[in-house]
Amino acid sequence: MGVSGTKKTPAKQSAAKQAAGTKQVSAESAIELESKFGAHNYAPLPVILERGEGVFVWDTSGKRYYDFLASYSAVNQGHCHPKIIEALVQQARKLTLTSRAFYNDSLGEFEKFITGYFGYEKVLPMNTGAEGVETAMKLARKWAYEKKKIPENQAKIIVCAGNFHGRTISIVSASTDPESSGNYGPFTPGFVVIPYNDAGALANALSDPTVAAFLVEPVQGEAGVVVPDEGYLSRCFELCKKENVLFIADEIQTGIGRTGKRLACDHEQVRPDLLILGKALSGGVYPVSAVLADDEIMLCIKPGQHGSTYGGNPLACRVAIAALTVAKEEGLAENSERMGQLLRRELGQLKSKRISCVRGKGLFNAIVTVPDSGITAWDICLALAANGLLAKPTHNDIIRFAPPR
Ligand code: IF1
Repeated sequence: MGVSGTKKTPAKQSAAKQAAGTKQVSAESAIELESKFGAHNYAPLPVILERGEGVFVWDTSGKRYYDFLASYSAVNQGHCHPKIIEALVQQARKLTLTSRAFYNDSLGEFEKFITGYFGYEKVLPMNTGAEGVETAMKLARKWAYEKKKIPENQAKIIVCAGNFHGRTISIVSASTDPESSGNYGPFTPGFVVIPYNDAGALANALSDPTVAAFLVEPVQGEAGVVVPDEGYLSRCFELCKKENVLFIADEIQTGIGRTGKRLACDHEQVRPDLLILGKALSGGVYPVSAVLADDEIMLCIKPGQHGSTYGGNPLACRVAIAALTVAKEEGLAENSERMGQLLRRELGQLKSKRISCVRGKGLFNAIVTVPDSGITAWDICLALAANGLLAKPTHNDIIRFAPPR
């Protein structure tokens, strides 16, 4: 909506006015429709978006916003990036889905591309991030029984308090957030929880010979962009290698330039045994996730032992190749590093009594508000929206600031 461009004649003006009115009504009805016909599993900010381009989104009234959530780091390349959209459209006109019952002319090309891009021998393509995490958990367990010879059904996976790895039953079985796991039991066994950013706690947990893997977010997103101490990831990797335990990095939110490097693990030259990607792997255009590993781990899964209807479909493959190409060609990681430093420096100068700290890595940032300052993080996000910037609180007092680029 929104009237712009050349001057309209009276007749056209009334049509535009009428259109505007219709749009405005449809904006209210959008909220009503979702409330009446949709599950209430979200409580969105009262903004109805209809268009996105680069770092901007527009609502149905034509108001423009800076998108400082970037769909939780799925649109690192920017909304509707033309090269990614073009790849989608071209492939959509040819062949979208074959199932894995047959070969297709895109999957092998994608597999060669992405394994070369991240330096692994193999990839297992899936769709959502949660499916990627579940796949990594299954690979770790299979490897534990078939390679590490852990007794059957005894394999453990160590996770960190404050983790967010998705919303499936097994993933929330590892969660320490009652909002994620409440009343979803009985839970999947085999998870050991240790404090985040505590390598000593990991060392203690690794004394258990039945540990298969350590699953960690290089920066905890949902917990509120919690950046661990310098050296934490590399120390954890060393501890895992010493005990023949797989180091699994969930880079679904931190990967593909978000923290100022290709991967957040790159800040410490850590090469995870299992790398999980999602979100910006498709630039927000189509659900694509992937798990990368070398043959010793990946070939533990044999034909018929894992899969997905849409996993590795031609459309996903072409979109993901374009999304990764854009990330590299347009220097997303370098931009994220530079712009993140600028953002934190400027935010740090706000000297507001409502802000207790600003933290982040690259363009993955958050401001922690003072809880009893009279206004909530939600109020601040509403005020930001009124001033043309979209951000969302996580855990009441923390506001994520993570624009596309
Ligand atoms: C929601 C949070 C972020 C993720 C990491 C796996 C997944 C996610 C590190 C699963 C997904 C999304 C899910 C979305 C909101 C958002 C989120 F607030 F839920 F926690 F980003 F922090 N690993 N995160 O961040 O990927 O299955 O969603 O593709 O569920 O509300 P997915």
